[in-house]
Amino acid sequence: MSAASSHEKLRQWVQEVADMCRPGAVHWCDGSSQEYDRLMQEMVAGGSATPLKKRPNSFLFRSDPSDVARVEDRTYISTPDPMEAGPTNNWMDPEELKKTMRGLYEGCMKGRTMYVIPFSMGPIGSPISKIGIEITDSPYVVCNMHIMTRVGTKVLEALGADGEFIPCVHSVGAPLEPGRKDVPWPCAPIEKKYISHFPEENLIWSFGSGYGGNALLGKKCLALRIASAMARREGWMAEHMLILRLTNPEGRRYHIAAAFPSACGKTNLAMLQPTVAGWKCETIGDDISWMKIGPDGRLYAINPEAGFFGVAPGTSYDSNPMAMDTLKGNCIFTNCVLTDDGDVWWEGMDGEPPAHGIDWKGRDWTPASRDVGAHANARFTAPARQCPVICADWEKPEGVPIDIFVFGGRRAGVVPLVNESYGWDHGVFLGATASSETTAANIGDIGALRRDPFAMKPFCGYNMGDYFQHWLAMGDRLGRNAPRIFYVNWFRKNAAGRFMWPGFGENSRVLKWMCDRVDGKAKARETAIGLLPVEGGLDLEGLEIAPETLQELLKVDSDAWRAEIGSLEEHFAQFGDRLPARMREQLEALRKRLG
Ligand code: SAT
Ligand code: MN
Repeated sequence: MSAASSHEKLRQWVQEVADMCRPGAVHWCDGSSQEYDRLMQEMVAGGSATPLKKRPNSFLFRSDPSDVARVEDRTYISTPDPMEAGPTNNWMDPEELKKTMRGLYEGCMKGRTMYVIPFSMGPIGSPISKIGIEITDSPYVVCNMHIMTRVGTKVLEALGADGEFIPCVHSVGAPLEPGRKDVPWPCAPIEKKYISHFPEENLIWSFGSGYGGNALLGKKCLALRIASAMARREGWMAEHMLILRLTNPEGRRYHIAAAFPSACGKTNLAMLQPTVAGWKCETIGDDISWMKIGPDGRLYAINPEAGFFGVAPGTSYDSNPMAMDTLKGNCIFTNCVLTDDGDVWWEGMDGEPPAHGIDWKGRDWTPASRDVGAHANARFTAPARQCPVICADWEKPEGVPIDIFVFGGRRAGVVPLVNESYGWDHGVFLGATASSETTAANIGDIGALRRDPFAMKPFCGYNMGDYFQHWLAMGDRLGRNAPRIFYVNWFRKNAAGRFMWPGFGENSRVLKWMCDRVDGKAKARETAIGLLPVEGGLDLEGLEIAPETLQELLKVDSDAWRAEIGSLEEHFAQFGDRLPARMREQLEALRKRLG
């Protein structure tokens, strides 16, 4: 093996994994464009990647039809005591889980190359960044990691001979027997898939899936599940949040961090093109935020990622022009339609659908086909630096100071367009009780209502009750410097099932109201659930919206809210004595306000 590192512990661990998985070769990734090009060429030659004539240096992959999304059922938080994982996580005893997985890992890389990927989450050298090493037998994973994180020799240099790293093991779980031709997307059947986290050891073991969130271990596994547990121990925050900078016409800047469940428009909001005159938006991140209290007592955020792994269907020049421009080259597409002229297409893209193409399952497709052409969770992987509105400070090692937190979800009814919390504890309550209709980002039901606290239900690496307590403790430390907290719902529908709010760029009107609230410039009315815009409070200049629609969007229906109390009680009951008393007090206060 060409051991590229002088780090004894790292070399030893790589050797141990190689002894267990028995790959045909070991390759230490240097992160160079030559490395990326070579792996892509190999995948093109092997038939798993299709180069796109219409987009320079871009490639399409089609996954196995069974391997299209995260698998929350097969995702484990493994701690000696099940109470540490809490009621919202799948738990297994670490010894038992490791025994099972060792059995699966044994010889699993036969006939394949084992890649060692040194990566940094966050700019190399930032006091908020962390280093991970992912071992994988998937060249698709290596190329995606090149885009999504900072990879290679410079990370090993930062690690030195004894720096700390988070070990991440990944295998697609499909050994290749000699003489056998590989399939385009190797993976293991669902009952052999395991996405395992050992937060007390900062360790990740993933087996059997090649899909994004299951396989690109820097993202959900490290930057959220393991990082959230580290953050609690170390007094910082790892959140499922986009980060954006808004600048008002006077040049005042506001930094907003917003949490929504997967596939609820975080990427669109992060790249928003404001429709309110004179306001500007710049992107810092679209999925994950790591935050620490800075020397001035404010909360500073970095985006630990270097790319966007976004949902393709629905992305268009209409909904997200900045994303479309980000995707012009150097991208990886997964499970999109291949058009006859060598481009990708997906449902919801601008213009006419292609007359003919190849669908995500590799079959002929035309607009008359019964099935969709692109999978609902088809994805693009794109370098963040290619985004035309990427903020000049997006890689600033110290991060940007957060003024505003936004929580939200996808709710057809009940939840109004926007409301502000009465204070920090009430804001934590809004986050803790956030709810959303489920999407295609996870294998399972779509459209079912579930509580998704802080959009972290699938991503919190420890007991969610303790996580609520961590939020309360951070607020206590931040005191007067704490960001203001808001809750939004862009997805309200009318009786005909149509969205009532236009969304996308028009969401800037709601963000402007938040900024004006921070500056004491916007009035609010007190309601049972929080502070809402007064009549005429939202800047609607240039937007055509019926007054009845607006009224409905900003209505607090006490009966409907009273009907939610039971589900809130049930939600809180699962945490037992890990539920902070301050959360129970917030529920009581809500009940009182509802009368
Ligand atoms: O988990 S992924 O990173 O694949 C996408 C998501 O669900 O947010
Ligand atoms: Mn996400």
